[in-house]
Amino acid sequence: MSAAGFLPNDSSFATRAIHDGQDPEKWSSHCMIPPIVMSTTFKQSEPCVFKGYDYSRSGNPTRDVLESCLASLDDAKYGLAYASGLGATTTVIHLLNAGDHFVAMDDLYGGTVRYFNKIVKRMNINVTYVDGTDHNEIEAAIRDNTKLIWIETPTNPLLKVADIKKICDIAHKKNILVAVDNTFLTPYFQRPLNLGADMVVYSLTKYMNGHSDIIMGAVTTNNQEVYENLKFLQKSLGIVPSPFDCYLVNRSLKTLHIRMKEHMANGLAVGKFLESHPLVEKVNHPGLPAHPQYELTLRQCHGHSGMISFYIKGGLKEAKRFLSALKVITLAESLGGFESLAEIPSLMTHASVPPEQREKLGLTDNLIRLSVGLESSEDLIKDLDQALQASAK
Ligand code: P1T
Repeated sequence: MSAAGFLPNDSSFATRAIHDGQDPEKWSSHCMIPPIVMSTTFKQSEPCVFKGYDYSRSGNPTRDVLESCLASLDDAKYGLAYASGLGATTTVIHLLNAGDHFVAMDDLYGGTVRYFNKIVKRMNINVTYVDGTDHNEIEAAIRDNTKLIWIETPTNPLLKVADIKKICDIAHKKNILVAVDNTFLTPYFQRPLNLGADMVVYSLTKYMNGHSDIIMGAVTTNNQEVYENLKFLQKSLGIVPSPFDCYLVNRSLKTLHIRMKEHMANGLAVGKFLESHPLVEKVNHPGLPAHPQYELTLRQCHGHSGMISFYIKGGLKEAKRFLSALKVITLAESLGGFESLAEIPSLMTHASVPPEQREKLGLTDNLIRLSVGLESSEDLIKDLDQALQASAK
């Protein structure tokens, strides 16, 4: 599938989502649906002699199914699942040592910024934030002890788009690893490893699971050394998901391609409506021609999800009135589920971003973030229209 202008999508994506890692032959009953193996421990015939698994923190058959499928969707050799998106982030940062430095984009999920500023800095690992769309700024931020560049693209919540290939070229000249948080697009719309990234990081909590009922994260990679270190950290830090949750995410991946197409169609319809609305100042949507990185988005991605942010006319008062007036769309944190959500990043998801950074970025009190779900786009547009009218009263 290719929406107008975007790169064509690989048609085998759906087949891989449905079949890879799911081979019925690997279970003695040849069951089509992978079992949920809840056992924490596995019988050994003599000490340290066992059939693939010894203890479920180190490895679990249901988790293996999910991890194989995740790797396949990213064209990766390896996939690893973690107890949350932040758990995946934490594990990647544990590849670094005290005294190391990394470069991160200045617009990131607020919880990631909180972790970098309040915890990682305490480990004597320093971070420099840069505008990921400015390659000179990225190069200038690199030091002798820089070991990682952390990209989130599109960013949360401003939807800035970074050129993954270009940043990887800059990083790899200096033996620096690149990790890309691909939560907003999923591998259906963007495959960072094919653009040169060393690791792809996910909050599976969002589109990948898509049903707002599981917290989980993942990393995929083609780099064997990175994989072995991340696998060791998965077991040693213990940030592992439950087999039941792995089962459910694996099940959700079977419909990822269908859900993402619909999120994109609804997101574009809502984005175009907001762009033309007199009570909206500006819309951030990388799939609309007004977006500053529109051309890059068309080159780099196969489409865009249901993530949009926009500036409502007025300030905090109008933003709060708008959010309280919504009827179909729910005021709540998170994103990527089948239901549409709206929130105000400056007070909610990004409250832990330092105020001066928020101001510099334009993360103001009249910025609203929407996760456009799978309801009828006509109903969503009607709801937005009545809430915008209510904001001005
Ligand atoms: O919530 P968790 O599964 O731990 O994922 C963290 C995370 C990582 N990366 C991105 C881009 C994210 O958006 C998130 C979580 N974000 C929200 C909860 C939110 O409402 O933005």
